[in-house]
Amino acid sequence: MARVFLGLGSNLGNRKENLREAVQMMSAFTEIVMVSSAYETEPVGNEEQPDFLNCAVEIKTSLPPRKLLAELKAVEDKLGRVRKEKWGPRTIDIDIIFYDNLVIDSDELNIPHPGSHLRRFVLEPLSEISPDFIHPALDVPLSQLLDKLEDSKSVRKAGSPSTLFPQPLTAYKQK
Ligand code: PH2
Ligand code: MG
Ligand code: MG
Repeated sequence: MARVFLGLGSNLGNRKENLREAVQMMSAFTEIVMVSSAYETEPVGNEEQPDFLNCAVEIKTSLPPRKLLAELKAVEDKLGRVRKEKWGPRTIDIDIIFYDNLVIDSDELNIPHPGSHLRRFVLEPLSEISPDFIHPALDVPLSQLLDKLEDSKSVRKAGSPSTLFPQPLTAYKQK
């Protein structure tokens, strides 16, 4: 089983519900190990769009990277994501940030997710659930990357209750 970290983001519709539903749908084909708090984050890239709610999720999976990517895209599609502009608003975005310590650089798939170590909206939730994880390409723990980070975009834990899953995760496992 591979240990995988995902970054989730939503800035359209009921953002918290979108994150929750995405995790529930993923539990049909992966084991959900941990979900971070939800974070209210300023948009990076195109600034003329609503703020995001971001979180990080650790999963265990037997799916190889490209199969996992296809499953995650299917979840995005089911949650009504419409792909119009790059970096435009979306109901849900699910990115593979790390897949074990693999480094993949291809047209369809880049792992670690490019630029993830430069973005506070990715690193802060990730570092909350796994501060000691070593970035496979940079060979530095996430907590250290976060300490040194220069991204000044606002990222703050969403107001109370900030947890996406107040009950044990197994309660949400899809039948
Ligand atoms: N995702 C992007 C572009 N910009 N900004 C924030 N705050 N959060 C995101 O998840 C995000 C973004 C592309 O996927
Ligand atoms: Mg993204
Ligand atoms: Mg994406």
